[in-house]
Amino acid sequence: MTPVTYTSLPNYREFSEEEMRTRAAAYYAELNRRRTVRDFSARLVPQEVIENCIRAAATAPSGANQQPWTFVAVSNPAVKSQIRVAAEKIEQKFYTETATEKWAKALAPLGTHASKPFLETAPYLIVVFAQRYGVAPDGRRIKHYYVQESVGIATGLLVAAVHNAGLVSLTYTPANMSFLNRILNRPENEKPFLILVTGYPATGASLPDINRKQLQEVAAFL
Ligand code: IYR
Repeated sequence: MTPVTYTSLPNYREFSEEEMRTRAAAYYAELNRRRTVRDFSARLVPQEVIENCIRAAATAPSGANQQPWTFVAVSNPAVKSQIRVAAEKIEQKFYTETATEKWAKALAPLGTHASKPFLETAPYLIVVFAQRYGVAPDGRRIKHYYVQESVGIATGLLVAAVHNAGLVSLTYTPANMSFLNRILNRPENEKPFLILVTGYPATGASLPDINRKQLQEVAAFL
């Protein structure tokens, strides 16, 4: 077995109780300003900002610290266009065949449809891949643990980081995403998790009028 080496916790900061209360409230208020946006501006975003958002996402805790994620940030218009074509084909099928009546009813308040212009308009499509297993230098498979949970947490941090940078995002998941392995040339062990469409909102972007649940509806204190 590899021997364990330990370090101290050099960057921990404790806050006074008052500061803790203020910070917790301020962080909630900040995240509560976030809205999922589907109308994007074509305005460019510096790559450095996206790089730091991905660095922030990759600080997520993960099963056995295996960090089972790959982020592919796509800004190339030709590649975005290929993604749009492939995704709209899937969506066409979804809206006309796959979606059950129940599913269509659940989506109705969002007003979504098969047309996905944001896949070309937005400056960045950050495609998150989950590494279902790792591959050792000799080609042997390494079992990964809690992959969905780990990648879900990292994606949550990415959403928050993008918001913190003053950009907006859309968590986008076409019903079948295997076309992303083909277009982005990713190996078989990587499964597309979602596309985080990222950029500035279009001027006058319109949003569905929907609400968040209250604390009492989502939490219990025993
Ligand atoms: N992927 C489709 C359908 C869709 C599904 C869910 I669940 C949503 O929250 C939103 C949309 C689309 O993007 O149109």
